Amino acid sequence: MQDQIVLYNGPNSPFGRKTKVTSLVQEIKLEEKIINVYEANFLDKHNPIRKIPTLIVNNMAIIDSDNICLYLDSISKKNTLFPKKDYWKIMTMTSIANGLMEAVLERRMETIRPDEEKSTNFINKQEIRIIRTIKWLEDNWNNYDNNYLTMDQIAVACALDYTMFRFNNSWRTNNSKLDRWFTNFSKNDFMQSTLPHTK
Ligand SMILES: N[C@@H](CCC(=O)N[C@@H](CS)C(=O)NCC(=O)O)C(=O)O
Repeated sequence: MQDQIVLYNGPNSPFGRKTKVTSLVQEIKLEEKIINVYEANFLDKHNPIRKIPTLIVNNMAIIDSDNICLYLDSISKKNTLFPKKDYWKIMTMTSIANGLMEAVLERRMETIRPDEEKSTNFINKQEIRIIRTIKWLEDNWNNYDNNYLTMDQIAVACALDYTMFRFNNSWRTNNSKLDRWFTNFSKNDFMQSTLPHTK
């Protein structure tokens, strides 16, 4: 019997986007349910952290976007997104992309708090982290092999798109190598069909 796979996702989560892109690239059929995580009490029985993405395979929950991507990759017949040769580089670069997503998300959450609860220090710290991380990627990230798709490429592209969605796109002027790569990579159908779509 075929496994029943449900992906609980949000309309514009960069972590969720990574998993959705992975399912498309790896041709894994799943049912995607877009939810409002802040009202998703039902999720607690599967994932007490109550975060999206959360994947349910029959009755088993898989949480954290990296675990979900590894799982989807492991059941796919397509080329792996985690080739052994560059495994640790790919995992580390994916973690850097995750950190960028997190900084953009944390900054955004802080900016929408009421003025009396907002911390300018916290917002500044996240902005410095965002700018430093993107510059670091510009200077240090070697995309390994542009003809072979790997997880870190998907994660970095989702993180950069999310930076533009929730912060700004000024990184594009100062990081020309990354900008060129991103412009090209974004043309892929799996990126176009998963753009964040709500404000
Ligand atoms: N490490 C997690 C992070 C997931 C995450 O932060 N998701 C956010 C949405 S983008 C969330 O569910 N936030 C709900 C909350 O903080 O209450 C992953 O990679 O899946």
